[in-house]
Amino acid sequence: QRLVPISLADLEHNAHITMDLNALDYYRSGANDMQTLRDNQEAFTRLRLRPRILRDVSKVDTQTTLLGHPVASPICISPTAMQRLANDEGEKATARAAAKAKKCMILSSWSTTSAEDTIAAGKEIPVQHDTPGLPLFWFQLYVYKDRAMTESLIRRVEKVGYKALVITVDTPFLGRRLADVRNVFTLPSHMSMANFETKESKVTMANILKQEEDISNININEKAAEVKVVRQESSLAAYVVSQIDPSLNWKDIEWIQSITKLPIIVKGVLTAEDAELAVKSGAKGILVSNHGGRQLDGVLATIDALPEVLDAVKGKGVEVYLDGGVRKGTDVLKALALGARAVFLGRPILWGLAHDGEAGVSLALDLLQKEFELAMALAGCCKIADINRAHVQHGTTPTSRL
Ligand code: HOC
Repeated sequence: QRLVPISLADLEHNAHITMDLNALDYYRSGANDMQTLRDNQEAFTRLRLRPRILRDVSKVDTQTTLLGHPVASPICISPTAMQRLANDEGEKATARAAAKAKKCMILSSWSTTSAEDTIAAGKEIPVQHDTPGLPLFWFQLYVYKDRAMTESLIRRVEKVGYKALVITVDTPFLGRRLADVRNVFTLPSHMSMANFETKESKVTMANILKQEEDISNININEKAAEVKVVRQESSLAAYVVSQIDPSLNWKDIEWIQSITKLPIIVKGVLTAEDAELAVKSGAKGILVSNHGGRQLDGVLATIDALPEVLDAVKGKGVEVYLDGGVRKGTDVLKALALGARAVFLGRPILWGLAHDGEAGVSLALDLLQKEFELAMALAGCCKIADINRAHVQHGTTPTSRL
């Protein structure tokens, strides 16, 4: 039974009923046993809030800045691939909803709408100057074996107004998502990886499957039923092997920084050691992320990894963000209380998109925004700067029982 959504959980519930299994499983799966996928959400429930009282919360203001750009709220949109699987308007719908809410959207390299068309859709929305903030678009970059192609993509996104490059560094190979292998995940033939379309060729799933055949030399029969019997890896995993450079290292981050004036954000940091290296490589931002539990299963939940990353870069002028498991206004408050500058959401945006396109994404953003404002007020915070480390504590067991 579909619900009238009043929470992100309701949007997810509805998506589970309405979406076709190929797309639903692709979006909802984590890698292997999906331990990290579950833990991302559960870890938030292990934190407790410490509210302050009697602090005049008649007005709550969530505006903040991200690398100097004013936005209406620290609630932002993570990059998720192939959004037209959820709704035909895909990334355009997400961009419009992000622009309306004056929130930051990161577009995936593997979008089904090009970087140019996506930001153009966002720019169609007239900016309301009576409320604070401006729309903000960042571009998520995978570094291809073909460095010339990588560079040309950077030039394209610089030209049309993306304000930062978010380099995903946790995907030298694709994590093993069992459902995609079983379902023989496919992108419908009328959709393509729009950023890699040329006049001569489109990156469609049929082409990906063909490339896979070339790589592995396995005679794959493209008819799904037969493919199901012989294939051990998803076509996406094989595509990543063919295109993405697993030799990527910190020198490449310095190389990218040397060819662009856009600030670099390293996405996929989970340790203090790597946070320090990210700063040394010139990153201006760190996105604490485990790729929504889709890469290395068993890694820390992002909210558990956040404190060590923050400690490692304290005072070094780097902004630290988090994605993974954020589903409630109180989760946003907890992440900010620990020290995150902003949080990013992936799957809930897709559930909104599946629910009702642009209006569904707006609904997802709005539901979380309202929950966050209420959580701030109930915790005694009127503005983002009021939220601090003293608003959160670990552990739930009363000392008397220890
Ligand atoms: C064509 C390759 O971030 C995911 C995405 C990566 C998509 C790979 C697409 O599935 O986690």
